[in-house]
Amino acid sequence: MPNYFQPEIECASRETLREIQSKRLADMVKRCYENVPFYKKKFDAIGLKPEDVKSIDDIVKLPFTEKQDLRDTYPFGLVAVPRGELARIHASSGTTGKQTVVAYTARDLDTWATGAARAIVAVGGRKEDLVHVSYGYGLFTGGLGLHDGAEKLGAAVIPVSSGNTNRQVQILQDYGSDILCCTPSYAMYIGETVRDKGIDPESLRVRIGIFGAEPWTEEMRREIEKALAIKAYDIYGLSEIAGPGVSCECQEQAGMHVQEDYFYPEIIDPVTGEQLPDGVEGELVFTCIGKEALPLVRYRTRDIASLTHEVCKCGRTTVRMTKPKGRTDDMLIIRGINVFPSQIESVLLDLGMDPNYRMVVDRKNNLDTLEVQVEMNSGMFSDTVRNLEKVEKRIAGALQSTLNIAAKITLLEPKSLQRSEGKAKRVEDRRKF
Ligand code: DLL
Repeated sequence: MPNYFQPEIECASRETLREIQSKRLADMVKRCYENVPFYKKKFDAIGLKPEDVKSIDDIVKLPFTEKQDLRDTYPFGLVAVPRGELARIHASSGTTGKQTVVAYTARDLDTWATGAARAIVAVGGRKEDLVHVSYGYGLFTGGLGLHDGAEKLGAAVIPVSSGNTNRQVQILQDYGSDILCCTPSYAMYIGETVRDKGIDPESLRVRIGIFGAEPWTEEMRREIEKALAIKAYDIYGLSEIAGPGVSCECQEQAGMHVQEDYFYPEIIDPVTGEQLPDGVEGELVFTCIGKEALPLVRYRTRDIASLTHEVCKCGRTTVRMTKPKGRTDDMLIIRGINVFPSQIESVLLDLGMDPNYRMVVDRKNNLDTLEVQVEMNSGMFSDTVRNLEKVEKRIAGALQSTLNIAAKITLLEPKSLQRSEGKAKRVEDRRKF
């Protein structure tokens, strides 16, 4: 039986959703124009007056906002409320440049918690559950985001945060956590630790995993589901919009329902900026139509996904997005071929390898080279050198035939690659551009 946190929104008719969106967009544009000099200047430059935006369809009249705009106005230049009205500050990790700082009012935190609570319920979470949060707490939004969502639902939170994997397993065993929240790479590591300790995953009470913050494949989902004997669900979010819960799968595992009454999604062609129709992959753009402190207008996420407005089997009418396969800025161009780390992961898992790998990209004699370092699983470790060479050849052949890319494969000893407790780092690009 599907369950909803707010059926009046999650299962609303498209007309009702559009009405809410149109009203919120018009209000937001007015607030941006009146309170944020950055937007006033941008709207004035194209002759756009707040009255020009009446319906959600008018969104295409608005200019895009980019990460660079947040950096240029660092730390609080895009904030639309007086400092005294702020309730919390978060920031992105800054792995691709200067940190971006984001701010929330008390109502924004409530909106976000509501989105996260809808997500927990959509995957089958209940008030009676113990929610084990192993996302990092702090400036990163993962920990506090799921924490507030679980509390909003009325469930009990175990705020473990990330790290100390033995303790994570101990808590899963002793407290009987029902729901585990962490990155998929950390879930894999926890699963590995469960196995190494000789614990039968079926003996653990945990039944649901809420995993996100990084791209992961269907193959990886199956591995995690097996390793922890759970159902694993994808959750998406980004600090600039609202941390985890911007969208999340339901029990159908058929795309992530976007909380579109707060975060309005569009897919655009990353080159022309044109809106793309349902089913066509492009760059995901969000407008925070329900947000007070940082109401970002058509924020370009750099994530690649597509949307569908088809009503889901779970009964929700909200638009669904596909699993983002990566970011435009994570995409590697190797000898002219576009490669996402998730595609390599998919090939490796298809071949029965564990998803512990690292890509090293370099340039030798003006030619790009790709080395994929892959950990052997324990069964292979005792194999003969000849057999291992065969495995290397098989992986290289699969990468060549599915991605059309030549790679040198290096098999590594089991457990030689560093495990991630947060977002995994799988690429080392040594090329100098
Ligand atoms: O990663 C928020 C989050 C925390 C989401 C916990 C889910 C769970 P940031 O650190 O700002 O926020 O990073 C946002 O991470 O633009 C995507 O590129 C990527 N990302 C987040 N969720 C997913 C996902 C958090 N489910 C950036 N699949 C986003 C693929 C994801 N990529």
